[in-house]
Amino acid sequence: MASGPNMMAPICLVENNNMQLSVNQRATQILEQISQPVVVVAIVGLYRTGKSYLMNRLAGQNRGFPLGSTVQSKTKGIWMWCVPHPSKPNHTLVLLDTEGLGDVEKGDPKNDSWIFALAVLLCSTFVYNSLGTINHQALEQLHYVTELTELIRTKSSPKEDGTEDSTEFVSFFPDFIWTVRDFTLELKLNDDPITEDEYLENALKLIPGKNPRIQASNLPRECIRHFFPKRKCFVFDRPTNDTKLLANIENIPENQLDPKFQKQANNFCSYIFTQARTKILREGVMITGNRLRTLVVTYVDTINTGAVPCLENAVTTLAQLENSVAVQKAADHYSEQMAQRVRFPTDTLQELLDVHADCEREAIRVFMERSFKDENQEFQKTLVEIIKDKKQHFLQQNEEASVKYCQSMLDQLSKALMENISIGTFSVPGGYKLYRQAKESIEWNYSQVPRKGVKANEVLQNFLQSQASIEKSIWQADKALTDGEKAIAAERASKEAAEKEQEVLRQKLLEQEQQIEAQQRSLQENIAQLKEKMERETENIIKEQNMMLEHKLKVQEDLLKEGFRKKSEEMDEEIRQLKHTIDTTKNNEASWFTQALDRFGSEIISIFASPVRVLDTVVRTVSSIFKKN
Ligand SMILES: Nc1nc2c(ncn2[C@@H]2O[C@H](COP(=O)(O)OP(=O)(O)OP(=O)(O)O)[C@@H](O)[C@H]2O)c(=O)[nH]1
Ligand SMILES: [Mg+2]
Repeated sequence: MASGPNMMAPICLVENNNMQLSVNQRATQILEQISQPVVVVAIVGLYRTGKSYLMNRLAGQNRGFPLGSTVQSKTKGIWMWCVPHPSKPNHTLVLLDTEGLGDVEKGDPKNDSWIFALAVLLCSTFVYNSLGTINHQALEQLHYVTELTELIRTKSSPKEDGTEDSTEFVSFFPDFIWTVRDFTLELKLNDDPITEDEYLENALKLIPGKNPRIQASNLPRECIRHFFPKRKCFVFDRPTNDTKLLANIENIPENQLDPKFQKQANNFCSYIFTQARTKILREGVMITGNRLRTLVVTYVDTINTGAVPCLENAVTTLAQLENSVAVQKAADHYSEQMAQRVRFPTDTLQELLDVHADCEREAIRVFMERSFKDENQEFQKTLVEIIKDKKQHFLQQNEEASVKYCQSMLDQLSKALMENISIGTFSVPGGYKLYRQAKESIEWNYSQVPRKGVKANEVLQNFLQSQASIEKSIWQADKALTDGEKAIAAERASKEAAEKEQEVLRQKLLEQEQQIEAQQRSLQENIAQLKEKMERETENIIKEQNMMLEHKLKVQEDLLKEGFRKKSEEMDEEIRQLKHTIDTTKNNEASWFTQALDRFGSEIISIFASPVRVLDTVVRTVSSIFKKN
């Protein structure tokens, strides 16, 4: 089973010393151990606004992330606390508490922007925390969101269709929650009661006018609406009016806080526990603790080289790492299962090949479950090669076990014969008949021994060959035989030898056929599972593109409703491009698959280096799979 977290207290994940970000190795070691999928909640906002306190509530603790009781900012860098998810079994809840933004004592404001961008990149639910109300000032303070277009890239190179890189942000951005603390207003609009979400939506409506101040607060509004797939708002009363208690809040039992605050905090927590999504990188790639580790390291390294974190590059890095692990796991699974299921020697080659086929199918499945974005199936091909070598080794082991067993059986069965030969029992008149009887009884007894394995005939054949000259000298010396009978004996001996040789040859041919058939099965299995995987991946791509389209249509519709016709029309081209991409993906799916599978099939054949007659099976295999659907 996937392993979960075991953390008593939070730990710093990204350190921020002298304006230099670095990843704390002790924290990455913890993440590395977590193989469960993660739900990542990050909180970001101005310094001294109760962020750490709220995160502790999510961890179900009063203490944990240290709170500051003075006006100086407390949290530095990004802190992490991994706890078992309270309602999603086998998931880990990762809480990321970040350094407060906007602290005047800090030197470089660029640093704040990176913390903000990192939080967006790492989490699946992004909580923006602020004090008071959502007003112009609060929105201006959220200018970090407008800088994201400069700090995060989707693609490593500019998009071919010329659209802005940020148009794809919504496909991998987290859900957005605005938490408003010490909220003192009444939730009413024109005297009608409104929900918290309506309050946020209203605050995010664009304000008409050219006034620079209005423009400055409109930009974050637009960015929030465009970038984040989902929005939500929670307002909180002041936890208590007693300032002494407030300063010491981590030591106050929950039931001594304002009941309204208690309720609001519980609402917030239960929303997170039930609604916050598992972190998905893109196209359905599920993030585990271990994968999150790779993301943090990759992003922080990129920032430190002076470059901008790029989603596409992160996916590639992650895929390279994960796919080699997938190959390893699959190969191990194959070896383990073969060792467990095969008893050497197997009765026939086919018996071993059948077990091989089962184990290989499972191994490919293990690989498919873990791997993603295996460009040109480089990793799958490696797995084919590894399994081919391992299979070869098992075949050899099987032959050796068979030879050893058959040899020891024959040695036992022929012991008396050999003794009689050496003491001259057959060197008497009528000795040839006796010898024949003894030899035939050995052959009969040998044929009755079960599970001799693939080398049974060959070992017997060798034994009989070694007896040929002995047999000849016995009949030649046997005085009881007439010349005619000797001639018949000679003829019989050579006929028998030829028959036995034929039998060994027939078996070899049959086994060759079985080997070829096994390779075809292997090819078929690889292609079938690859096709399944490609279908799933394409389905995820289309799902993601449709989600983007739906979101953009909604943003466009809202703009129109709010009277921003020009802005709404500006989205036309972007939406047209996206629709075109979706159509292309759908229309070309079948031909992409055929091309990819054909190429992959030919490559596997060359790995097997089989006889020419197998070559055209790729085409047949691919087309038969397509016909089935
Ligand atoms: N007014 C008010 N104070 C709070 C609230 N929650 C916590 N506090 C107090 O505010 C102070 C700062 O709380 P923290 O949770 O450390 O705030 P923070 O945003 O993490 O601060 P930094 O890490 O410095 O950015 C502490 O003294 C808390 O007791 C709240 O909802 N309202
Ligand atoms: Mg804090």
